[in-house]
Amino acid sequence: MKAEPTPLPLAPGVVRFYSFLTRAGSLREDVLAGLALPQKSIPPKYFYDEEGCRLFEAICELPEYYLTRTETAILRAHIADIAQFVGPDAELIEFGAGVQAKTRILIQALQTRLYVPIDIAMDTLQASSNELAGRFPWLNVVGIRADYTRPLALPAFAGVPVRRKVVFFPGSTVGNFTPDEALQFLKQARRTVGRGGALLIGVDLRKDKATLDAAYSDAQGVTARFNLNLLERINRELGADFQPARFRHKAFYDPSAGRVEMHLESRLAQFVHVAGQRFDFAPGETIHTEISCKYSVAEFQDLGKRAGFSPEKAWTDPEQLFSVHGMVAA
Ligand code: AVI
Repeated sequence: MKAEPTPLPLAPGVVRFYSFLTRAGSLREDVLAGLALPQKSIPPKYFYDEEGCRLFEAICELPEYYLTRTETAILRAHIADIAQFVGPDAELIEFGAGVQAKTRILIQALQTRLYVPIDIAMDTLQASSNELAGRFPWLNVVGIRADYTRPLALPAFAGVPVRRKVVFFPGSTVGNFTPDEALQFLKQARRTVGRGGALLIGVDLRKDKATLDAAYSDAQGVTARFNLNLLERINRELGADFQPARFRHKAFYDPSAGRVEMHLESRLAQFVHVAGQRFDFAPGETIHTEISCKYSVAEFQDLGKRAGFSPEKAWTDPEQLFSVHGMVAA
């Protein structure tokens, strides 16, 4: 018989960190492979270096980028119902750390005693864990450094009663996966919470093209800087010679696919060196940097069902811009 692992000890006010990182994706490998594809592409996870995180925070404040404030408003407006859905003594597992305002709303309302944020970036994890532990003296915080898109067996913790595990995944980050990847991700979240566990997930809704085009090409050009920072990061970290001024930010909503695509478009014929390799660009050729899929409530519920969840709740705002789903692992 396999021995059960010993539960890890907890103490309120003492923030613990564990690293479950087996193999961090390599920027060099992924960029070289992506630039060699017929449609050049770079995975969106590489947006988030220090400057990228700062620019993303600025995006969340933009008038055109309705997602963050609308999701926060939904959580505030429906918090009593959300707390009832989650129930008492939930272990709150957040995929991604640092979405402070939304997490605070939940912890306060649920009176959460065990909070487990999971993030690949240790500095983000530490900053948000310490802040939350300082704010809620009764809270046990266990930060896990891991890639939450990969299978993950979380340890058990001693000293805090847990009736169910709940994964919180806000921000419509699930939209940055293709629908197939989202399905795999949901199946894995289903395994993480176990039977009877729950998922609280923020999902941006399908809507008119003008609203979405504006949200991803704002008037102040912050999203353009966020996109172009990817080239600067590659220059900094891989010694590449991209000239960002020779590329333009391009983002558009494709209503038939239900997704926003973000690209960096070459303004002219040029070549670039990355880690000693040369890559040629024709005028107008693009590097595909991100997709952001949008779902109707019914479409996302269907995806949840296919992953083994029973969709129980879908909270939305009065303008039907954004949704927060409450699903239970069947
Ligand atoms: C993080 N993610 C959900 C954002 C989105 O809306 O897809 C990233 C982003 N890209 C451009 N603006 C914001």
